[in-house]
Amino acid sequence: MPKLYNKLEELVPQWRKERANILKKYGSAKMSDVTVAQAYGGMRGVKGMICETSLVEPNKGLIIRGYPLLDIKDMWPEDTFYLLLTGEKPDKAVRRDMIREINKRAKVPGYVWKVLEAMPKNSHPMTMLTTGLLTMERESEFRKAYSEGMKKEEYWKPMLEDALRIIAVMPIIAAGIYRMRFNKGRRIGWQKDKDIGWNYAHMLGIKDPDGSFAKLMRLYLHFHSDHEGGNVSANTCHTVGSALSDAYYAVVAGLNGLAGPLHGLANQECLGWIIDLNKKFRGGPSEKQIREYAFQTLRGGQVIPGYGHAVLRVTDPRFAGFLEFGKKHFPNDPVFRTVARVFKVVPKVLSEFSEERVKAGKGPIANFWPNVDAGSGSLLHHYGLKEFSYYTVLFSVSRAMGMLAQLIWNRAVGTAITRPKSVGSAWVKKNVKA
Ligand code: AMX
Repeated sequence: MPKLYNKLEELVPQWRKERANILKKYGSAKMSDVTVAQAYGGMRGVKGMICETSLVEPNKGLIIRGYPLLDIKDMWPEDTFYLLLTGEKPDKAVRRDMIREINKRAKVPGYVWKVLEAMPKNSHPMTMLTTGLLTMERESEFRKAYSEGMKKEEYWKPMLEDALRIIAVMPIIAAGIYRMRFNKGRRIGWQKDKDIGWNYAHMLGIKDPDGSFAKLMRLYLHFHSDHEGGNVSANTCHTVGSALSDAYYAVVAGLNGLAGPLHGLANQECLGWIIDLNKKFRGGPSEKQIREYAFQTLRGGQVIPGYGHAVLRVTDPRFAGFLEFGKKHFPNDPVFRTVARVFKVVPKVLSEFSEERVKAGKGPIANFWPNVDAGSGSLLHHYGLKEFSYYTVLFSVSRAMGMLAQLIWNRAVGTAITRPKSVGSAWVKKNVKA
C-alpha cells in the first residue's frame, strides 16, 4: 500500500469527525449573502462550497494547505499531490514512495493510442487529451466497485486508486499527443523509476542537455496544480464528481472548462500576443511601443491575455516564480525579455483604460496585474516547445492533481450532490426589493 493510502486511513476519520462537528456547531449560521449582480455575474465572491486543498487570497495568491506558493516552490509534483491531499509536507521517503506508486501505474492501454490516431489530424490537442483520458474510463476502479455495491465509507479508496492512475497516465498521453499532433516522430516511452516532471520532459522529446527543462516541468506542474475550488475547472469537476461520476468523467469535464480562453487557454493566447508584438517591432518592442500596442488591443475590444483575475488583486506569485526562473536561466531570450517588459507597462495601461471605461459608464477592470499565463508560455518557447495550442495540455496535466485531491476529499467526507437553486429574471423582479 502506498504511504499516501496509510496516511489517508489515519486522516479520513478525523476529517469526518471535523465535518460533523462543524455542521453541528455552525450548520445553520450564514456564511455569505448573494446580490442580484452576483447571480448574473458568475457568482463571483459567493461562498458556497468547501475546498481544503488550497486557498487564493486576493492579496497573496495561491496558498497550498497553509504554505504560500513561493515558500514551497522547490516541491516536485509528487510532493504537491501529497500535500494537497493530506495537508502535510512529505519527506524524502514519501517522495520516493510516491514515485514508486506512480511508476507502477504508468501504462497507457493500446486502445487509447488507436482512438487518438483515428482523430482528425487538425484536432485541438485539448480535444485529444480529454478524448484519450475519457477513453480510459472503462478502467475506473471506482465505477467497478460502485457497481459491485461498495459502501459509502469506502468511496475514497477506489477514488484514490483512479487518481494515482490518472496522474501516472496523463503525462504519457499528453506527451504522446505532442509527438503525434506536431509530427515529432515516434512516441518516447516512460522511463522506469524516474519522477513525473523528468519523465514528462523526456517523453516530449525536448533537448535538455543541462536538465533545466526537466526542472521547469517540475516547477510548471507544481505551480498549476490547484487554485482552490471555485474556478471553472475545479468547480466543474466537483459538480460532476458530486453525482458520483468517477474520476475519469469528472476530471475530463473540468479539463473541458480549462480549454476555454478565459481560463486555461489564456496561456496560448498570451504567447501569441507577445510573439505578434515581437514580430511587429523587430528586435523587441520598446516600452512606448508596448503601451501603444496594448491600447490598440483594448480599443479593438479585446482583452490583454495573461492580465486580470477573478480573485487575485496582486501579481500572481506563479507569474513571479516563472519570471524568476527565466531571469536565472535565460534573461536575454527575446520572447522572455518582452514578457518582462510588458509586465512593466501593461498594469498602468489597464489602470488608465479602466478609468476610461468608468467615464464611459462601464465597470472598472478589477485587477491590472499578471496572472500565471502571462509568462509561462515564454519559458516553454525558449526550450523549443513553440506549439501554442499545446500549452493548455501542460496546464491540464498539472491541474488534474488539484481536481483529483479535491474529489478524494469530497468522497471521503461524503459531500452531497451539487444542486444550487436557480431563479428567472421574472422571479428577481417580483421578489427582490430594489
Ligand atoms: N484586458 C481587458 N479587459 C479586461 C481584462 C484584461 N486583461 N481583465 C478584465 N477586463 C475587463 C473584463 O473583460 C470586464 O469587461 P466587461 O464588463 O466589458 O465584460 C471588466 O474588465 C471587469 O472584469 P473583472 O471584474 O476585472 O474580471 P472578471 O473577474 O470578470 O474576469 C478574467 C477575470 C481573468 C476572465 C479577465 O481578467 C480576463 O479576461 N483576463 C484576460 C484573460 C486571462 O488572462 N485569463 C486567464 C485567467 C487565469 C486562468 O484561469 N488561467
